[in-house]
Amino acid sequence: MAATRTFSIIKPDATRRNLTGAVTKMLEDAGLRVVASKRIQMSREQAEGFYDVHRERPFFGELVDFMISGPVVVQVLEGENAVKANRDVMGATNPADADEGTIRKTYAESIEANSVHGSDSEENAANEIKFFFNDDELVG
Ligand code: RTP
Ligand code: MG
Repeated sequence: MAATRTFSIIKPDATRRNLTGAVTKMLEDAGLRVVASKRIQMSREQAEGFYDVHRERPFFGELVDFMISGPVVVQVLEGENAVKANRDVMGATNPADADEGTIRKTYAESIEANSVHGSDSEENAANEIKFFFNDDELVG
């Protein structure tokens, strides 16, 4: 099967605890390859734009505050069935529900400070990659 791409964010709770390498290792061990990566401080406008689909959800304001509370690492991941492979290794949104061996079970602090984001479809992955990266920043 051909390799596909997905988009990942290592969230502020993880960068604060110096877990960028540890989280990336779990992504790599799941068969994903980092083909682009950068550490950024998101602006409020950027975070609101990125999470626009959640604008009406009760947790939107807190989520945006959290996502700009420190640096994040945005990454493009490549691999077989990348969206699903990434979602599988991330685990459930709430770490209390996440399976053993997943990133969120291992590292997440709470349903909000849950260490990673991963695109939930190939269409969203393409849009999220475009939101943060130019084509010349992706090196397969
Ligand atoms: P993500 O988009 O970050 O990969 O996570 P997800 O699909 O598992 O979760 P989603 O429902 O899309 O929610 C996006 C992020 O919002 C925060 N959240 N807080 N306080 C709450 O009840 C709550 N619910 C979700 C989490 O940081 C979640 O990853
Ligand atoms: Mg989501």
